[in-house]
Amino acid sequence: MSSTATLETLLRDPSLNKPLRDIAEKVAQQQRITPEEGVMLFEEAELAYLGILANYIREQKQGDNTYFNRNFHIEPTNLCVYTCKFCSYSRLIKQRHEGWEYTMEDMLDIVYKYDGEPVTEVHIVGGVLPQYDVPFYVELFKKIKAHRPELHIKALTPVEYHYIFKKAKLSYEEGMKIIAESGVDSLPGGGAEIFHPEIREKIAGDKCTGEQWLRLHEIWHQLGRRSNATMLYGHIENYSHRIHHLEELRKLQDKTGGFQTFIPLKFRNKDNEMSHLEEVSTIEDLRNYAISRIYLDNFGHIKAYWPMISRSVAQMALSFGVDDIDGTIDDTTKIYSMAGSEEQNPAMSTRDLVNLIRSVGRRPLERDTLYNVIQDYTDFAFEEDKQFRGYLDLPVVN
Ligand code: V47
Ligand code: SF4
Repeated sequence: MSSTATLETLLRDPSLNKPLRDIAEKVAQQQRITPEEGVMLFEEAELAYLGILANYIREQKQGDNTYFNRNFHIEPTNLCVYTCKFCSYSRLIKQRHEGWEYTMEDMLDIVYKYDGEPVTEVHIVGGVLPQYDVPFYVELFKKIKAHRPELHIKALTPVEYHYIFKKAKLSYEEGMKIIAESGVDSLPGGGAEIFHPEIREKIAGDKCTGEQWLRLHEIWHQLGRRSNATMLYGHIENYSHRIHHLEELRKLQDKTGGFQTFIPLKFRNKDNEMSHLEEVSTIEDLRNYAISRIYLDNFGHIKAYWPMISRSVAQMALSFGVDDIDGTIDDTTKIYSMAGSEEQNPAMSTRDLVNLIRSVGRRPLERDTLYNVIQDYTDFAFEEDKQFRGYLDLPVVN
């Protein structure tokens, strides 16, 4: 049954209560839901209902298209001047022996390692340390661009930018202009956590505020550039905090249109100061994807970050509003393996990613960072899959 027919069947169901029917009708008419309705979905709506609505929106926007890219990460350091309570990745400066601090040459060597490989994006994000300042990053970005101009640089979050601009006594506007000119193409979605100060102050009190995060993205968008957004969920926040976060993103997107994709990040509880909290269930993950898809009517894409939630949940998420599963990654990120995710060495070949998407009946599309399609893998036969070609190729002997 098509997603439209499924939604029509739901609307004919006499047992559906009025508030949930009103929301379903709004979705069928491409209307926006209110913050109150968003909270109600979190509090009351069942997974199956949410799946019908989110899948309808997904298919209206993207059909079966499911995007991935070929990327690698550079994580300059896992030391950090900040002390976010959920972070398993950073080590306090006094525990320096447990960490790494890459030099400019170390980072360029990672870039050179991919020479000749068909990667299209480098994602640079890590801890915040004083030696990684504006001159350092400007030189790094310029050197990467000089070496490989077509490689898209997706780098640093408002957490780093706020810190380095303050140190350099630059306004956000001046700083972002310098960064754009140095070769950064887009911003990743990190550092957003939960914008609401009630929660942010408890889990990430010393870094940039939610307002500062949003302002830096706004300035970036005004320079004609694109960025992503995330939300760290499933810890001490409540549903109103999640909706407040989504509402702030939706408002900014109305203003600038600069966000490409929204990436919900599930809190993982290994080795951090919030380890006593239980992680939320897979059902809650799927509900959260679906409500994000329903709420963010002005976002083109919702991404499930497979190294964090596992491959099978990423597959399921494709029926709950998700149309992007990030990239091949090639074992170059430690953020989630250190926080306790199933993927201890995240790497997937293009063939693995394509098969993961195909096996749930969706259309695998390799994209660049800006969602231009590089290759449609719907009918693509990988060399490894061509080994057995059936009997038709055998010479006929009679
Ligand atoms: O901001 C840190 C999160 C983020 C934990 O833009 C944790 O394409 C869960 O933003 N449990 C950084 N999450 C990663 C990020 C990202 C990842 C993939 C793609 C993109 C993109 C962006 O990681 C941080 C923080 O929210 N994080 N610790 C943890 N224990
Ligand atoms: Fe530092 Fe980022 Fe970890 Fe916070 S989440 S401690 S800013 S590395």
